[in-house]
Amino acid sequence: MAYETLIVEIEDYVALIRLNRPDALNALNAKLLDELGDALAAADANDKVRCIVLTGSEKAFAAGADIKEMSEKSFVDVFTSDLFGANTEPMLRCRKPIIAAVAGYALGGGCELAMMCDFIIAADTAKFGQPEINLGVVAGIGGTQRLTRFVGKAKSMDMHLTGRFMDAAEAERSGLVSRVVPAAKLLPEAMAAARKITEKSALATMAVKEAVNRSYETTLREGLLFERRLFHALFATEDQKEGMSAFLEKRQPQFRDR
Ligand code: CO8
Repeated sequence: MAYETLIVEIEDYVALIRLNRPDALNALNAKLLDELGDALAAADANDKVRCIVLTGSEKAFAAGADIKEMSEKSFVDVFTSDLFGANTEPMLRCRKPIIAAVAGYALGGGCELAMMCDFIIAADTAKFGQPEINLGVVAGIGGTQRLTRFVGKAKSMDMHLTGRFMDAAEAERSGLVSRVVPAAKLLPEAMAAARKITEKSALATMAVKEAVNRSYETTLREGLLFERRLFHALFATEDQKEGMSAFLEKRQPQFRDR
């Protein structure tokens, strides 16, 4: 399917989704978020996709919500339309792993979008920030909640209150990103990670997503029980038998998602 604000390519069971509004540094307008929701739902439903990589351009992953589009809206407009509510849902509902590959600016809604992915690989050029304070607003799709869980209260408060940017090295040190690579290696690194994930049992990758995400929602005791029950449940799958037999027979497993 052709999109106005995205470029989507599927190869080797990886869907690469590029945000593509170069004139606005990939600012997130309603069209882009609607299309992204559609593309993610389509990738989630597509048997030829086992992992998703979301990226932007060299200069910007996304410089935030589209300020031009938002500036004249009233409270009634944004409240009644539930601005950025429904069209960010497919990201949360997607059961396949999503890797954010971030180069350049990931600001405001751009930083929040990256944090909604399962993990972030950053180029050494990446700059993260929640500068909404400079516009007289606050983050709107999870920045105050997710950034605080990722980097802790002190740094999150610093970022949200001053609007300063965090470079890639600080983001890695702080736990916001999983790895930092030279800009030229960003996509190869993200695609290699995605391809590695495509080789696993989809049942186990779904279980990983559910269990890790549950850790943000529940107590340690409940989370541990949830994890153990998933672990137990996977013993009902052919993939568990295959994975363990392959290890013992010193060969690569052939998972069939059963
Ligand atoms: N919205 C609309 N247009 C933008 C945005 C944006 N967020 N960011 C950049 N642009 C446009 C600029 O207006 C400019 O367009 P034009 O050439 O027509 O004037 C073009 O992109 C290039 O930008 P600059 O000339 O400013 O490029 P610089 O390299 O000088 O600066 C910066 C790059 C530092 C990234 C700068 O553009 C900037 O500060 N941008 C705004 C960053 C920001 O404040 N982001 C937060 C937005 S609010 C937000 O995200 C709220 C989230 C709540 C919910 C989110 C749901 C998705």
